Amino acid sequence: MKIGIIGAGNIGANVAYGLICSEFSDKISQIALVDIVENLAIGKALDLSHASAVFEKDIKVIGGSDYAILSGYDIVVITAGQTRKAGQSREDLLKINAKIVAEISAKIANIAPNSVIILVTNPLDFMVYTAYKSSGFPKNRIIGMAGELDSARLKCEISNLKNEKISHIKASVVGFHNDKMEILKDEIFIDNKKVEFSGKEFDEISQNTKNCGPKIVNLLGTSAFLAPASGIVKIIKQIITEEDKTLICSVIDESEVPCGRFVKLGKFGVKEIVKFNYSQNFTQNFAYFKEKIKNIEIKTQNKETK
Ligand code: TXD
Repeated sequence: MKIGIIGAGNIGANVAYGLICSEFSDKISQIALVDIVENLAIGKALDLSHASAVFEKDIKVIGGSDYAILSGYDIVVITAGQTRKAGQSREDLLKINAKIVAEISAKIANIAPNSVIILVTNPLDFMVYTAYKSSGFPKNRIIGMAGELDSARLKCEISNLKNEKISHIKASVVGFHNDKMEILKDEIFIDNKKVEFSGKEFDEISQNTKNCGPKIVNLLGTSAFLAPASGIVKIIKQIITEEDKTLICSVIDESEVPCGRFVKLGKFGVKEIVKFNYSQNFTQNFAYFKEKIKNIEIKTQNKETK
């Protein structure tokens, strides 16, 4: 597998590092970092190739600003874009990052026409839509990472509240990657036993989960990046290994509204959007998305390659 990463910043470089350290790294022959700041991509690629050598892995790591290095790649991760500053919402990044992601997706469609595109740039669900429209790829080959991050953050809150091991907890966050994210209260289990919360407890874990992002921005002055990078590595693992596992990813169904849904992944991207009885609130939020995305001009590529 050849994996491209657009944006050699905090998330991009840590995705590459996570892949090199992963238990499935033997399935990866090449990683390419592309960044508008060419020396950043070249320098981090060189450093990462040395990290690969430290672990005696046979992964070639290259870097540059020319998209030609991604020719024929299997997976391309888009992390490029502005990050939030303290006080900024994810939606504040919409216009500027939509322009960046649209340009990048069109380039990927030309240079790696059979690739699966994984988005992480915020506002995530809008970037999934932007990449879908501007690449002209079929829906199944556009995947957004946020649900795995938000669900992991929820598990940490439950673990702290109930003093339980993370590995014993099942918890899911679906919907949009913003304050409309939906914590599935009836889908929280510890050791396969449903967990009951008082109203106060559930409000606490919900608010804390939703506030993790802004809290880290306030502490670091930039967005979180290690956990988001881990979420992308987890998605790539599913694509490569095709394990029969359900993840939560921002994907597009017949509603044409991308948001966090239960999915099964394989080498061509989304293998199945798992049927689930989402709440009324979940679908009512689609109107908010359609209202917001109207303001974004996205040149649509018509070639829907199979
Ligand atoms: O869960 C999630 N989806 C979110 C995503 C979690 C945390 C961070 N989230 C978003 O990911 C964040 O708001 C940003 O929009 C992206 C990337 O975050 P990162 O922390 O990696 O940002 P950096 O370190 O600024 O890296 C961005 C890189 C930087 O090196 C720029 O030079 C490059 O992107 N960049 C570009 N490369 C190529 N082409 C273009 N046009 C470009 N513009 C910027």
